[in-house]
Amino acid sequence: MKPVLRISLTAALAATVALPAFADIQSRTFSVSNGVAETHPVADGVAAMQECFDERTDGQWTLNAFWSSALGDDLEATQSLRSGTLEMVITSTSPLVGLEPALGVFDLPFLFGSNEEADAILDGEFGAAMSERMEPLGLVNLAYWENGFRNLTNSARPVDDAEDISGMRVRVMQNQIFLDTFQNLGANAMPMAFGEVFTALETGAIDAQENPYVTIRTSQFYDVQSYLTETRHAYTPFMVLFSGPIWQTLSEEEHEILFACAEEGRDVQRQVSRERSDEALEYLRTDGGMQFTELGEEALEEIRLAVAPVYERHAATIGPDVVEQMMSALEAHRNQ
Ligand code: TK8
Repeated sequence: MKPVLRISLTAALAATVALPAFADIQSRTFSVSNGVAETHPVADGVAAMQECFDERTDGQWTLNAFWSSALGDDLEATQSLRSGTLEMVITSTSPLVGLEPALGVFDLPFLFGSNEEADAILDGEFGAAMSERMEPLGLVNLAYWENGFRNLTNSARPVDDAEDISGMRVRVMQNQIFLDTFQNLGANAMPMAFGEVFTALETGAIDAQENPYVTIRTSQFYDVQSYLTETRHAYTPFMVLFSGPIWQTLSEEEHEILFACAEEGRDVQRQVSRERSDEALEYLRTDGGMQFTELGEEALEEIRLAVAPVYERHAATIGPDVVEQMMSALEAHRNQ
């Protein structure tokens, strides 16, 4: 090597070392797909994640969020991540069970009893093991955010017990566990992508759907549904997924920023979700014009019993070891 060239190389290396901490961070835009509306607490999580990016990348990273399934439904968006044509999706795990059957564990009815329990499992070892399962699929789970405990709405009649659900055309998320759960209650359960639910309710193609209060409020289902019943029959988490192929083009430092900021977003998102839940219920019962029913102990027990066979019937598909790990993690947490 000629001496001059050697000197300039050395100078270049020295310059790299002397550059500010943001040197490795390139200007980037990450598009993020959501099924929920822009008024959903997911937007608060996205805003918090953006704030974290601003600090950590000196304003070089932008999250570009698309709401109400504008980039496709949850499953379609997830497939775009796998092929590397979209960076992020914040999705319920439920429509992804076709990709990873173990995710079905979160759909088991009456699994989590409280927010606190859900947090402990999702942010603990069990949640980490489920995240690991996403990697061979070309997906990186950055964090678990919250959709929440799901409740039933319909346009036919007040639901006071299992019998009232019988014969109802209920939209369920696209998986066998939700389908089976509602079939056990005698419902005519119809799997459907979230983006189609409002219109299906409006046209009367279906009578009922189930989602957390905040989602019922922000997707304006109260406009096309008259009755609301607190069932809390499932807690569905959101995964904040990042495209595996795009992940591979990012540096380790960038990976660390993504994980850290998704977690900061998570804490804000969950807090807002919980604050808004009571407000959303209050709105639905008043301005939203819905008739609200709380299930009595007996009715709830009847429903629990009716759906209990779902655990055994789907254990083989989910993976018996996965169900067992979930149950023992829950038990360990409950005995703490
Ligand atoms: C939003 C969905 C939705 C979910 C559903 O993309 O499909 O009912 O609860 O909130 O993930």
